[in-house]
Amino acid sequence: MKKKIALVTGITGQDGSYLAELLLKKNYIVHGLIRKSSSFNTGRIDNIYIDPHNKTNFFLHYGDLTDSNSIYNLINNIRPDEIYNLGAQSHVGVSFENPEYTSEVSGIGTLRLLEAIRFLKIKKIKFYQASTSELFGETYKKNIFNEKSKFHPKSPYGVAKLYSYWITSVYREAYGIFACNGILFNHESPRRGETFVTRKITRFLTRKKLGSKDILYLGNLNAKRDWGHAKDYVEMQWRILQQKKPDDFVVATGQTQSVRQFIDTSVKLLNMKIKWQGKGLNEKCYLINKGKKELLIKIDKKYFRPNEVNYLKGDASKAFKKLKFKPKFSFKDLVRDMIINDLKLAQKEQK
Ligand code: NAP
Ligand code: F7E
Repeated sequence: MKKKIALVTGITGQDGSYLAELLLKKNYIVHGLIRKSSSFNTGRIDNIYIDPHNKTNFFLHYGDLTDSNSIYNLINNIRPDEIYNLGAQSHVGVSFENPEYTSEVSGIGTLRLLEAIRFLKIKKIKFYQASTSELFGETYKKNIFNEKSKFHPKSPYGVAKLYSYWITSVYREAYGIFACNGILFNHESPRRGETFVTRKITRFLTRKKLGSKDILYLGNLNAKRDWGHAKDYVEMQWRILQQKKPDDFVVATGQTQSVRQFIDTSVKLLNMKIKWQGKGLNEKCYLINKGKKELLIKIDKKYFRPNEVNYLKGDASKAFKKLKFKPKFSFKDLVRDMIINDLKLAQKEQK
């Protein structure tokens, strides 16, 4: 049987690396778009690249979501069956500092891919757009968001992704392209970027466990997120494109935890004892060790966003039913996976 060909943008990112592994396991030929960087940016996919078994089914191509020609030529050359658009300036906080660039990459980048598909008239292509719970943004009476909920993004990132959501839907309706949105809530893993809050916490606490003297600076501890595991969620990205008809799906766990609860869970798993004291910007967290109190976490204004999404919880009933979505990782499993990985990293660093 002829192997399916997939193109993955954002292949060097958290999701891209897990998705590439999954597709290779499913016998796909995988092409990834990577950007030129002054230092190595392939750390998450090096294991795939150096594996001799992948020599004839894994290929990387330089390009950029801001460069229409590179995208057009790549799609024309490889003529993929499936395109997963995971590439993005994906940091919400950074999007307030680089709103125009974020819009170019995370918004117009999607249009560039869809336009290439339209011009090239490659009918077989199925297109996946990495949409996000940041589309919902505003909280209406702490409700739980599904595919029918109202959108109200609260950051330049959210707005860029809203554009991508709608342009994907418009190209599906107008040109009959098999184009789908996966509206994914937060998902983390040992491969999560270290500037996202979960990984920032697990990296810090595991180093602390091994005796580091550092202090962690965080922003809003009360924000709540519906956190799942990236491994579970990339499986859903693939399943979304295996449906008979193109459609949009919310993928979430239906549980929500605060940043503070993420810290508490991590601390427990590490058998550490902490104490919170003070309020607001003056709140501090102390490590209690052999009766002694050591400063662990402080609040820094710079990590607050000009506009915050305070509460996110998703209703993935449609995905449960149609995609047979059944997350393997609970919240505690996720935190444990990250802690175990980061403890090993911290031990390596010590050596
Ligand atoms: P990530 O780790 O930040 O990865 C982003 C990827 O996009 C990286 O490979 C990055 O390349 C690439 N990229 C950035 N700018 C680019 C450009 N101008 N041209 C081409 N590629 C570019 O993100 P992730 O967590 O894997 O998320 C994957 C996708 O899902 C993103 O679109 C994100 O917005 C969306 N999403 C994520 C979550 C989540 O909780 N993780 C939830 C909902 C939606 P470098 O490695 O060179 O930086
Ligand atoms: O923040 C708060 C922060 O940056 C989570 C992206 O993958 O998921 C991600 O966006 C919460 C926010 O993720 C710090 O204010 C406190 O309320 O880990 P985060 P995010 O903004 O939810 C969505 C679904 C995406 O689509 C995005 O691409 O934690 N917070 N203190 C902090 N956040 C960070 N980064 N750093 C802190 O020090």
